[in-house]
Amino acid sequence: DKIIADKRREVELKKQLIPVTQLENSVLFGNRTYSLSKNLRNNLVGIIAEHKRRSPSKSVISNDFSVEEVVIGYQNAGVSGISVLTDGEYFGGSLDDLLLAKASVKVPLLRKEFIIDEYQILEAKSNGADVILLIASVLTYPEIKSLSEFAHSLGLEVLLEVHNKEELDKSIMPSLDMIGVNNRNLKTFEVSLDYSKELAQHIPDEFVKVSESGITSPQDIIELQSFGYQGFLIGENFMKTENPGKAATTFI
Ligand code: IGP
Repeated sequence: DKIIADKRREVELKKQLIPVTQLENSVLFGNRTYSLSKNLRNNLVGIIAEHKRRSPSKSVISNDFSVEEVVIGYQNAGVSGISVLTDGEYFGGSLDDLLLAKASVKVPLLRKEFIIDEYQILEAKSNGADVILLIASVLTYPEIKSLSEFAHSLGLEVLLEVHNKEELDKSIMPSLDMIGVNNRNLKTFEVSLDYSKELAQHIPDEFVKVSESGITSPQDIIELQSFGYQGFLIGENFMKTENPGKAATTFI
């Protein structure tokens, strides 16, 4: 709740500095987009590797690398997509991280952010994102609908994140591309892959299923694949090592 309150303030401040019209003009930049959902459908192991410096649950994970070396390492490992955290206050990320990733690799990029306003989707598009994340626990049905339709109008794909059946049931709509089950409860930070396993059967087949957080081994992936998952979002397990790209290689 605090993150979202801070985010609303942040967006209102930014709107005063960089007006929407200015962002709209820069949206043409980096027009080429890559499809994460297609990659996840086609690849044998669909890893979405995350650039993550720190988090509220773990504080510092790593400050040892440049964005470029991390994302190039991930690309060389053969990941299906890369998630870049852009929240500064809680995760130590930035839109610059996203832009640098865009300049460094040719794989689909997810803007990992607490999106509550179309303004942030324009920012995502003008800083090189191919996909945005929408988190069901902080959005209403009409908000998810208008934000996802706006993303599609800019050629961006949408990954909707849920954590339980209520969030899933209230959010299903055609303007989503992928549904991710977060194995971490964002309020208690408790992590269990059982969330993915239990929710899998309720996700309609037309959406690519993604399992997010707390994945630590190739065995986890094999198990989740048997529940129909095609995407695996992994951050900490790679970022905490000496060589995130090399760590990703052992999963693919
Ligand atoms: C990655 P992990 O446990 O592999 O580092 O998790 C990713 O799923 C996690 O960072 C995440 C997240 C979020 C972060 C999932 N949903 C929403 C911020 C906001």
